Amino acid sequence: MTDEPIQPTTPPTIAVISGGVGAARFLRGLIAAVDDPGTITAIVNTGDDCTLHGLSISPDLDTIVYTLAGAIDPERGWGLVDESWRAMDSLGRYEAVRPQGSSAAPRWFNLGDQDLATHFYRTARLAEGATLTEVSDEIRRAWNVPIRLVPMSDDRLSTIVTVDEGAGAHEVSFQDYFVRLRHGVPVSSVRFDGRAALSTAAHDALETAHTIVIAPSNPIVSIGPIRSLPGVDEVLAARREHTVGISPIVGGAALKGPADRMLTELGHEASVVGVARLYAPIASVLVIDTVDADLADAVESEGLRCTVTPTIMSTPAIAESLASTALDTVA
Ligand code: FO1
Repeated sequence: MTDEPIQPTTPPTIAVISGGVGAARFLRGLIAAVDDPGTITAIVNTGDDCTLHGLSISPDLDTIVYTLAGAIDPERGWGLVDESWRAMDSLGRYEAVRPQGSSAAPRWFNLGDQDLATHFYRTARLAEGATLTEVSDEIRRAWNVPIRLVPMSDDRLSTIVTVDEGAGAHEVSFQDYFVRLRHGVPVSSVRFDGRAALSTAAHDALETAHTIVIAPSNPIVSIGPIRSLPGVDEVLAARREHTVGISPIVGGAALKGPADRMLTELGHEASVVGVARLYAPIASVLVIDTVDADLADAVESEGLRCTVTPTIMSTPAIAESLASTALDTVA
């Protein structure tokens, strides 16, 4: 017998540095892998955010909310399932009268009728003076998402891509590159435009989390904007023993999107070794897929430990097992 009072135990908390689709699938697995999803905070990239039709659109935040709510379109990986497109179709009427040079009524970025409600709500709340952190929390509560979802910043930081689009190199916004140009043009540089600070909620999560996971998202344009915020790499470097990265590159290719081409075009190696080089200063472990098992030694030569496990989240069970494995590496 002891007279020692029993201390209340706080469950270990987890911060996940997140982009869109890959992070959303990982978070779904993580929720299944832990006892209390309330211990999870996703710190979400907002460098892809854009304003169209006067509406504030945050694609990565919405992709995570819709995925975790079970409402994502499974084929596209973005937008809502069973969506209709009547508003987009109706914009066609105005294309004919739009003056030269006007950007009104754009139809290259598809906003479904139900999805529009999210952008209406976000835009109205921001106009009332709410922060993106507050609005994101309201939106995730409306969708019964059981984890904390915090934007990387309450300030605007825009990912700007220099592309070679025929008429020579010039800068475009991330969604211009990704959607309008279908990420089909070479990229010669990426920069993050704006003076933005890490959001308070994101800062607290990074400082206090027992484990930090870098989700399997594009290292340049999804994780990159978060790392570019003042102080983030310093916090991560200080917490390196608690930080594990998951490679979004499998067998030298990205599962979705242009990460592999982008890495090569920007002078990195499009392989797990290239990802290891980028993450070695901030993570003590890199999780790679079994198809890359023969590169484990090369990953470790970059100065971090390597764990090999299936990372292609084609089923919820694989995503859950990936999440458990990732947590165990830095337990
Ligand atoms: N991606 C596309 O490829 N085409 C689209 O028209 C498109 C519309 C869209 C609307 C809302 C939203 O939340 C996401 C949307 N996306 C679209 C996906 C988005 O551009 C990308 O998933 C991310 O920005 C990259 O992480």
